[in-house]
Amino acid sequence: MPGRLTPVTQRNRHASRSSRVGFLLLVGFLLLVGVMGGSGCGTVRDEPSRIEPVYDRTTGRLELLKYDANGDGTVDTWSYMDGARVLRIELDGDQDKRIDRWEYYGPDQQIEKIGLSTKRDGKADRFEYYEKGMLTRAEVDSSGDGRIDKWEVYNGSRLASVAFDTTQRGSPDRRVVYGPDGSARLERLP
Ligand SMILES: [Ca+2]
Ligand SMILES: [Ca+2]
Repeated sequence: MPGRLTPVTQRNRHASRSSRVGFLLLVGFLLLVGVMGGSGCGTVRDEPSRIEPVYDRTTGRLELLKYDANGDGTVDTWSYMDGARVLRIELDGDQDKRIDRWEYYGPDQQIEKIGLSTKRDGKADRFEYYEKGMLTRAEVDSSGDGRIDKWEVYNGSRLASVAFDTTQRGSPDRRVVYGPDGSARLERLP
């Protein structure tokens, strides 16, 4: 079981990285051309149809950037902003009009948390937590009942342990601990 989810994680992590990087570059570009200033104009000359800034009607402050990352004419990336600061980015990577990735950014603009819909049904069932850009742990609802039943802990880039709630008691009762040498040890938890 532990081996099953690692490829899913990696696929999700890699799947939208390029579009995200492209989007963040675009945000930088917008800052350069002054769109963030809140002129009220809805388009940028070089990207007339792919990005739409939304400003607070009262303050003129930028609050949302809608972006069509793949250029198919439908918005797939929503970046919720506080002026020039990114708060949260929601992505519909497979273009089916349901969000499959939620990225949360801290005050330092580093990613803090990612929610993923691994079943692509619009519901987040995997939550990844980051410190200084590094994945430190993840919580997974593998059964889809809305309750976390799997906990992953990372040490650097290495998966260090995976704990499971096999009896639906709300906390882990089994844990697999992985050694740096590739060894695995199963533990029963009280
Ligand atoms: Ca699109
Ligand atoms: Ca989707």
